[in-house]
Amino acid sequence: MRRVLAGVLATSVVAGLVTMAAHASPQTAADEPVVVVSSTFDDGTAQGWTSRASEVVAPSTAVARGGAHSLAVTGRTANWQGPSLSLLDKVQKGIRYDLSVWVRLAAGEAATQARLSVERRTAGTPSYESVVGNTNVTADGWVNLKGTYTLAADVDFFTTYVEMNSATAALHIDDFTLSYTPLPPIQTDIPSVKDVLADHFKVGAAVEVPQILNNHGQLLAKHFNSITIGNALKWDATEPTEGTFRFTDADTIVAWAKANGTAVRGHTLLWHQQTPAWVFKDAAGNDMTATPENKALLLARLEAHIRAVVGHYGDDIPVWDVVNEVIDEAQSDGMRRSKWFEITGLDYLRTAFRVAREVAPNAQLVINDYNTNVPSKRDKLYDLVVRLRAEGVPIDAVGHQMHVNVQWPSLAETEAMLAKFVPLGVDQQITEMDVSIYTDSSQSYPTPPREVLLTQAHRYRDFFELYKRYSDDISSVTLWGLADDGTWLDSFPVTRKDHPLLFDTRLQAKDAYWGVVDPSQIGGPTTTTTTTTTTTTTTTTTTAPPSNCTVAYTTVGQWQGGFQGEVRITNRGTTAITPWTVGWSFADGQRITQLWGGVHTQDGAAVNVRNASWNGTIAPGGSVAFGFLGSWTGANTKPTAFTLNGVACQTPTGSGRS
Ligand code: 9MR
Repeated sequence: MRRVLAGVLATSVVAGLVTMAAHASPQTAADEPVVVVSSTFDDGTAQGWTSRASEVVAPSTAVARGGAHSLAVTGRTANWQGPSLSLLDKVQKGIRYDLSVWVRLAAGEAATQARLSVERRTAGTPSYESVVGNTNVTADGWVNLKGTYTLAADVDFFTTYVEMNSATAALHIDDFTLSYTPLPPIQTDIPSVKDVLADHFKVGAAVEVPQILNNHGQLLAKHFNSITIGNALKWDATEPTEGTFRFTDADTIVAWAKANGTAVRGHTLLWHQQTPAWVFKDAAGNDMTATPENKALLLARLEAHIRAVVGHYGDDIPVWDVVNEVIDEAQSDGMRRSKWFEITGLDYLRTAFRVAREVAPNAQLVINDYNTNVPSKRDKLYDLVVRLRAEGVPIDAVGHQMHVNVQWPSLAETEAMLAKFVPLGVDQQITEMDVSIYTDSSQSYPTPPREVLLTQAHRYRDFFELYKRYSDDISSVTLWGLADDGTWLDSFPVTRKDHPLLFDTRLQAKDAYWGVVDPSQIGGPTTTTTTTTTTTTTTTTTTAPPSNCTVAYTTVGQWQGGFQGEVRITNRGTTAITPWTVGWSFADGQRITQLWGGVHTQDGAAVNVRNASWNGTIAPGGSVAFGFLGSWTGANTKPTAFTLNGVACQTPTGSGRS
């Protein structure tokens, strides 16, 4: 029997959250996390926690993170065994929950890895999903497993549990919480992105089932007239074992799209990732080598797969990314050395497009790839498209993924990417756009700096202006996600919070949104709420009119060895200041490690920061700001004397909060 969860929400309320949203957005109780379940074990009971099999779960005073008790788990005989808690009556579908639990091994156990997972069952069929992946744990201290989960299906069984790489190690858990932060309503009084761009191209977002539910579904329907199914149509989802097809999640999304008049892009029929191992096993179950028999078997499997998947949807999916990421510009022939290529040469491409056209004669067939702006890759893709189309292979469109960042690539290179394919008369689609706030793997911001978000907004503005100029050749522009609460960039190329989309983690419009919709509003009024953080805020402000500038230096946050700073320069004069360079000297050996909203040099204690390309003018009465991360020792004393364009800006006459 299927059970749609009603759920009982709300017990105690815990304050504490940092939010930053562009343009006025509702600040309500919506910002307060609500704790739904809290297990401290301090009443000396297991508080509903049980074992998954025959292991033993019992309250313990041997160690405790707070209070006197933890929960001890002994007698494990398999790595999937561990403490488990039913959340069936606690969670609601479509709500994003935060799960947190502290784990340590029992005394004497050797270090291993632990993870936090959920098991859900629908009509008795189980699915297991990861909330927090493998994390090192020892017997020496508590380790926090913390992650998020959104239940997207109706379930009749739903538990969370801790499992470990060691099959036998005994462990303790303590201080489990399940909480959620209610979202404010979506903004209904701002223009819909799809309407603003209606004369140019469709605007899409990549989604999973959670993105069609509740507030996410409302946001999706308001702003987008196309969706790409992010994962649910990939081979591992649709045909996990040969001849057994699963369409549940994709069907749910397609039905939503039909009901909302939203177009659907199918993604993807063939890829070198997310393809089950069986596809590349020979008739005897061994890994395929390049033989004529294996080539025939692999192409037959490809044909059967495409017939089943494309046939299942018929006209409901009128655009398919038939093949994904087949180019490798480092190869002289330009072809990625995937199993597809190694076993079939170019024939997998010929088969895939031929069969897709046969099954869905009206569908638009796309060859999709990333980094197509990189000239060598662009040209290899171009050569392949020309060659295959000359053979009669039905490639209708080129998909440019456009996973880019706030600095890369240049607009000129992006324009050259589009211009290259125009003479071919193929349609072009931007298929997976996001604009990371990071430019290398070493960066990680505690909160997204405003200046970086403004740079991102200008990037969105510029890219969309370019797309509009090519809109005769571009039929759709799709973002790889709906809002910043769900982006693959949170775990790629490293784990850190990224903010690459148009809407923030509370689904409110960012400056990036205004970059697309109305660039004149970039940097408009903001609402910023900052409560619980482990950092402190101290400000020194120079205020001595009638000098023509003031400089405010703020320590936004500070932690062991590191800090985040912001400098705001205000033009108190009557003429614009352009360009600008601000200088100061650090007293405590501070070093700037990363700076945004400007370009810095540091020579010993002396720092100079000049404007970025887009903020080089400070209008009379206006101000600009830049931010940075730095290292410090000693007292991290704030500088108090600044120059602007080589002239003392002011002598500080007082200090602000500290
Ligand atoms: O967004 C997808 C993410 O959830 C998957 O874990 C990942 C697996 O590799 O694939 C992501 O989508 C990719 C897309 O299918 C093809 N281009 C790159 C995308 C980001 O990795």
